[in-house]
Amino acid sequence: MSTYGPFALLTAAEATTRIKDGDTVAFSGFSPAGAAKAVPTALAAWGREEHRRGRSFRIKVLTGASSGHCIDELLAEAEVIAWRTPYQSGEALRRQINRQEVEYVDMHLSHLPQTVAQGFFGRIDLAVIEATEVAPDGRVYLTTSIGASPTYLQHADKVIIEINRHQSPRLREMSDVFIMPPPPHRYPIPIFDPLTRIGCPYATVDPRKVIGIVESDDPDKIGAFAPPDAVSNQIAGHVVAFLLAEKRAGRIPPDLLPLQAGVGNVANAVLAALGEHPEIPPFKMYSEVLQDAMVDLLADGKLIGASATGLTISSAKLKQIVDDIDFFAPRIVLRPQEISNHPGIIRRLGVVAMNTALEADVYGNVNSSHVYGMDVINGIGGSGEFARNSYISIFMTPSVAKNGKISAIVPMCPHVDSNEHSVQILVTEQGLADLRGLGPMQRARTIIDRCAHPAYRDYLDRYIREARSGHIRHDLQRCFELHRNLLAYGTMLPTENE
Ligand code: 0RQ
Repeated sequence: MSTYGPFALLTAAEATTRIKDGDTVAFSGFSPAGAAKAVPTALAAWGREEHRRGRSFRIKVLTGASSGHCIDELLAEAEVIAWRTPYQSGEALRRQINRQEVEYVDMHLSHLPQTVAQGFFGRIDLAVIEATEVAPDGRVYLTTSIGASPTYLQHADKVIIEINRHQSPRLREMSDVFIMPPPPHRYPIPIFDPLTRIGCPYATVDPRKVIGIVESDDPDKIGAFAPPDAVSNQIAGHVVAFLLAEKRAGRIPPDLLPLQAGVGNVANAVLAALGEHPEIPPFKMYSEVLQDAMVDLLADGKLIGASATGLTISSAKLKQIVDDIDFFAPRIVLRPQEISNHPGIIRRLGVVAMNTALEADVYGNVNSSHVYGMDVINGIGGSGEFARNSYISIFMTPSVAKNGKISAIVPMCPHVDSNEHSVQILVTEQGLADLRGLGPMQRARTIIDRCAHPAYRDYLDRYIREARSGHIRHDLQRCFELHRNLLAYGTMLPTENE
């Protein structure tokens, strides 16, 4: 038998024989960054075979957040996933969730480790964790993300480590692993700056639980972003102007506050615009993932440093970091997701949160996850914990989707991820609504005037005017009329012919 130190070397196919129908399996990875690859790929093939033989083979799957192609696409397509948490962004899995073929627990990402540690999800039968090295004493050096892997290593009954030869062993220079004790034994986490390090560069596992090592050589395969489109650039322009005005007014200090940026095109455009603006001083980020635009900002000195839990970056950007690791490693801290997204630290540091909404209602409640309140796109991800605990919470969205057939400003959101109490600034390409200090009707006026697309303003005005008056005005007969139209006619404001 081949070995890796004191551990058995397994092929990915051998490893899959250790997984049984009905098991709960936790895979490393936060987005595709650091996701287990070889075992889930082999497991998808094994699952198909089992199904061909007429046998049931479905498992419960946990990761750090969304995951790579091998899990949310290959495993999903093989119909091996019965239950999934805490976040996903794969097309195959999304379809299955929305057909109710897969149970999906969409949750705040910082809650995941303690939820697992306290046993709320039951036992974790197996953890499959990608690393660059595992020492005989159980030190595990993770790759491009930390996520929930330190928790899975501690709480799974058995562990398989995927040693990824493609990834640089020097990635560990960015890792800062720190596990909180369970309540009530918690003390303040001593992070007073995005770059404070409080842990060690490795996670730990009881070596007796490691049933094998699987070798792999696959990169994370994260695509580069398309250049920002005109709408994203307009939104970015409003956000930058707002931050500058806050700085001039003394509500944000001259050297800014740590920033958090959500995922997607709009967030990428905002980061690029911040980098280009001469009046924006060099700043730090306390965010969830490091994205491509942030690598450029670090290289230019515009971004002083960033805290995150994963390097969700294209291969070219990862190469840039690894090739110049002496420069990048002191400027990037990768933490467990419980710490990268920790509400107390976000509040302490005064993070300015910038997240993307699918839609917002005229009072500022935000839906980030469920179209018509029914079909999930991805999930709440980390947006809720950053929005709720930030110093200023900004939500951004194009004012319309699907060529104007959908308004992102609606009378009432049929699903709310961040409510009006956590949303202070709403931005579309039309403009920016500063909702701080405004009562409901003032919020509605401001959002309609500043953020709604002109094609929908009359409708929204009329809705507010004709609605029943209380502290908040609503017409419960009509509050979902736009969504009902969308379902019935494919457009929110059908014309006579539609
Ligand atoms: O559909 O792909 O069929 O065209 O929804 O919309 O504009 O591509 O949006 O990629 O920026 O993602 C909120 C989903 C935005 C994302 C969301 C349709 C639209 C398109 C996607 P098509 P876009 P983006 C953690 C950060 C939650 C998690 C989070 C998200 C598709 O940002 O998942 O914030 N956020 N994590 O056409 C119906 C509407 C619609 C709509 C758009 N109102 N109704 N469909 N679409 N608006 C924190 C970190 O620190 C990273």
